[in-house]
Amino acid sequence: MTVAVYLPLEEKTRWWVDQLSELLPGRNVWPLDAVTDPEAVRYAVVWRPRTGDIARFPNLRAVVSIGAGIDHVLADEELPSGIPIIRTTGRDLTQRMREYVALHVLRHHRDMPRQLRAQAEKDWHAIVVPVAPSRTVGVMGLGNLGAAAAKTLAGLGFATRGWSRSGRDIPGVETFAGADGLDDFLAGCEILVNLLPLTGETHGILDESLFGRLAPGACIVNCARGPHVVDDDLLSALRSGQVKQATLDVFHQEPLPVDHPFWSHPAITVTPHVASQIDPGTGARLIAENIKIFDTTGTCEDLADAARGY
Ligand code: NDP
Ligand code: OXD
Repeated sequence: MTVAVYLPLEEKTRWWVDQLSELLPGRNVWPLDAVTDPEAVRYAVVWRPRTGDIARFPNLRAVVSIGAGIDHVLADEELPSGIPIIRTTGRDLTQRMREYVALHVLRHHRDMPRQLRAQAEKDWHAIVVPVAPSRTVGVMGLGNLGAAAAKTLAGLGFATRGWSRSGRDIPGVETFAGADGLDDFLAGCEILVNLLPLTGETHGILDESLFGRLAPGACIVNCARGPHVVDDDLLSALRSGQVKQATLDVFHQEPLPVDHPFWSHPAITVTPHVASQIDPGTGARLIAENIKIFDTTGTCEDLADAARGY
């Protein structure tokens, strides 16, 4: 049985091949491009595979995403239909996302960008903001990461809302469901965190219409996927003041092109898709475990619903 591994960077592929070889004794683990017997491949472990990479293997049992999102796998137009896709999640991923969300929501809440501008001008300018319970924050997407982020924000005392497709009960969080619940979720929301998966329904959801339904001067934290945002709409909402600041971790094109206006925008903080990177050691163990479980049972907890897109 062969496991084929692909990541866009060759040295990273090598690293994952070495780790998985150790963790999956008795299996042949190969860089996808070095596979000489495609019929022997049962699992493809990938991050952003190229079109046709997966279709090369006629006896594949599952694709494993080196990440929580599966949009990068579904983007392959030649992906065999019905192939199971296993995501990679885990406690480390959730912990890192909680840290990122807490950091950036608190930063917007306490208006740190303005405080730092005052420091640059040697201006003793005390900024007094409302206490967290008087600040409404909203989390879009209440899956592994969104629910953990919402609980963290509620734990910090924020008036916390959450929005998901089917609705969810989370203690201390006011939750809303589906398209019908979106207006009420957004109304009065002052800091918005996006943790939705990228699907046909959520593509471009952070647009002019959505920004216009938030509280005036709201802040955005996007740590899900770049194509959730309509870039020009965000820039014009920042120009008009409807959106005051944005923290963006993910972009339509990554790395973000050097001439993209987000890089130098005074109200935008850019981070390079680091909100919650999979810890390689833990990630490899989770992937090896999922492959072993799937191989014996034909399923596993991290199996995504490819038809739904997440
Ligand atoms: P999950 O699949 O666990 O949860 C997705 C959530 O989004 C669910 O609550 C789901 O609702 C909700 N949702 C999906 N579609 C819709 C919709 N149309 N309307 C409303 N709600 C919707 O995802 P994770 O929490 O594991 O991850 C979320 C995303 O975060 C990933 O897909 C990935 O893009 C991104 N990510 C970013 C990282 C980074 O470093 N920047 C790291 C890891 C992930 P329901 O509960 O009803 O199904
Ligand atoms: C993921 C990511 O999906 O890193 O896990 O974005």
